[in-house]
Amino acid sequence: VRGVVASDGVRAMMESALTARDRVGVQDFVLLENYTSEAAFIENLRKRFKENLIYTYIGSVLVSVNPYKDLEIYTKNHMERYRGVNFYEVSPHIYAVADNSYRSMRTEGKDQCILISGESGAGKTEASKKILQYYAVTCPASEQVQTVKDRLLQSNPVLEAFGNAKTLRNDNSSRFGKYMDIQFDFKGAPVGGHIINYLLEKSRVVHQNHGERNFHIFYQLIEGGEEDLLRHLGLERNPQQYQYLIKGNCPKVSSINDRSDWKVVRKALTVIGFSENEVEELLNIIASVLHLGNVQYGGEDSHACITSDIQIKYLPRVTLVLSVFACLHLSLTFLSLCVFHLQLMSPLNLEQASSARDALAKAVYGRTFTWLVNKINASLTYTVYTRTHTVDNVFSSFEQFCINYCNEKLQQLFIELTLKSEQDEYEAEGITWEPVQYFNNKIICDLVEEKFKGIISILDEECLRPGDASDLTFLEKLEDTVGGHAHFVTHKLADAKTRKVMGRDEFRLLHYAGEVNYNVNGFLDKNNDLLFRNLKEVMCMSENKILTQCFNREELSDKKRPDTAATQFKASLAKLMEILMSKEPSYVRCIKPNDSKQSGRFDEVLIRHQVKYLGLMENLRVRRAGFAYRRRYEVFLQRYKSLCPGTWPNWDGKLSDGVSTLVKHLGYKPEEYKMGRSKIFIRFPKTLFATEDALETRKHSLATKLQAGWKGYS
Ligand code: AD9
Ligand code: MG
Repeated sequence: VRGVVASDGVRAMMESALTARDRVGVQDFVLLENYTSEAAFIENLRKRFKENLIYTYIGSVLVSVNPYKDLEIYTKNHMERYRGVNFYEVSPHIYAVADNSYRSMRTEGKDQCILISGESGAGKTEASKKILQYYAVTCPASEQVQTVKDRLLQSNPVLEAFGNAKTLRNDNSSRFGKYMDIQFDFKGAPVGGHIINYLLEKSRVVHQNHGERNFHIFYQLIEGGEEDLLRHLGLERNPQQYQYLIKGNCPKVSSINDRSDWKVVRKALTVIGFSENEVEELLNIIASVLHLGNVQYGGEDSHACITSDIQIKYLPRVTLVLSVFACLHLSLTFLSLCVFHLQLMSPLNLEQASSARDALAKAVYGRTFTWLVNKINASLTYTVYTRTHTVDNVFSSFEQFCINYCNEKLQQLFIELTLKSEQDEYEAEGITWEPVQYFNNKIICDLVEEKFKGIISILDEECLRPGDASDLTFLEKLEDTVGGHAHFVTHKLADAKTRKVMGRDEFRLLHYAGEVNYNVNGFLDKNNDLLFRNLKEVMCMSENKILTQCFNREELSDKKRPDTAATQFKASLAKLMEILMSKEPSYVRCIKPNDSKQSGRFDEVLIRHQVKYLGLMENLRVRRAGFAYRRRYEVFLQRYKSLCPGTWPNWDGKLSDGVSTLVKHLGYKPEEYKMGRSKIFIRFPKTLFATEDALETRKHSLATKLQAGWKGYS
């Protein structure tokens, strides 16, 4: 048996390190000879992708390409392989990032965060689940901790049911941003967690684009709900019956089994600690949203009314939750106004009435989602430690504007922290810092968020201005205020070429990742996110325990206008940045290989775009500015000591002296490396490759001798 293992090993060794590099590329982009070349970067990614090597590092950043197929790399054995092992001793993996982060927390006592980014369908959610599973399996656990682990794992299917949906780009697209903490105790066991959600795409509740669906939970309930349950909720087992589910004309998705997902979600709710009553009230709300969607209006244009058959068929279903039939009916057709202490009722026209109904559905669903997250948090009580954060792309323009602003902020943080950690390391090691040129995107962040002059401030101003304020007056105001900004263009301000690809109702931002046109339609409404006061009042009367927590009277008596959506988002982002700044970050950058969700297809144009937009070349430049490679003395010596008679088999003196002896023997020139306090820094990959090749040659000749020896025995 030993002989067989040895000869396999020999075969592997006979392929010299160089040919292996030719075939599978380098596992760390910093080792690319031509590190400024985007083509070389992409070629390396392609080679590895072909070999199913989906992970590659840029220093300590993990780049991951979605394989769109199940790879055998997430087994328990793999988890064990990455436990407590140095980053560079094993091939790149998401588990290495998880483990490294965990170990830094344990050994250095520093809070850690893992930031996962990438476009829709790139694999962020899957990456965060892999990290969570890794902790669940590898961290120590007592019985009490097991409960926390179970709840952490089970929170995923619940959040995905209520917050994910099928889109054109991803069958399981997260329609909210998520930030998750896991807290570990002194023994390293996970003892608590906390989730913050950002900007749920509420508009999906009432409208879906062609080929897309509403949130999974609606279909799961309809397809999977037990007969009794559906009867109780007054639901039919056919999604096509519901206005809020038919807009995308896509009730079934081949990769999704709603019925079995329902079972998973239902069980997860129990594991997390939802009581039977709470589940019932939650499902009441979900059903009532569907019934509300079927409340269609008739009557004249100027005076909407709810036709009598609908009054009989659907309104009572909605009021199942509300228990205030008459008020709801009135509030869905009239607006109550308070003028000089007089309460007036003004009829809504057809369009107004429909949008009042939709606003109610969105508010109910959105607030219930927040309640759900809070409830999960309560079950995971204990706070803060390791964090994963995923940010997702949203299509509609206002949401996309917010998300791109978020990406812009994250990029700024990323560059700042990467630069800072490089600088810190140089300083700690006593090596002179060599300044790096890079693009600072602060100028774009300011354009969006600056007080008084930024786009968000201007939008808020228009939202508050009574009179003729509209999406178009907002656009005009933008032109007046930020029209001269180097990163802002509109149709009117554009040159002839740009004008051809811009609508009159659009503005363009030159993001660090590229240009994006935003259509201003709906900006004011979405930013206002208003629900008529009388609808709020009705909801406050609800007897549903969940809704009484979602809508409360304090909100009605509060004379101050609630903050606009963009301002709330800006504030929560600022908070997020503050949290992230106080942690030691690790990064996972996810790349989507093609737009058709196919395995094995490497679409170069699409990938090049993402490499740019994730700032990967910039990142590599910062990481490679000084030295391509650095290793702690003991690790370096251990690996290469056999190449020098002076250090082989053991070096007893100071580690740095050992490394000095070794590299002098290898013929390193003074300009090729520097000796820091605890690490050797090597400037060019070729120096390291030569050393690696020497090591391979030595192993090879040793193995050949060994094999000859074994043959002699047999
Ligand atoms: V969105 O912004 O939420 O729309 P994500 O979260 O980036 O997006 P997601 O993790 O949901 O993408 O991945 C999309 C699909 O790609 C998954 O449903 C899997 O089918 C597939 N995927 C992603 N990562 C892996 C992986 N490591 N192995 C196998 C994967 N399949
Ligand atoms: Mg996702």
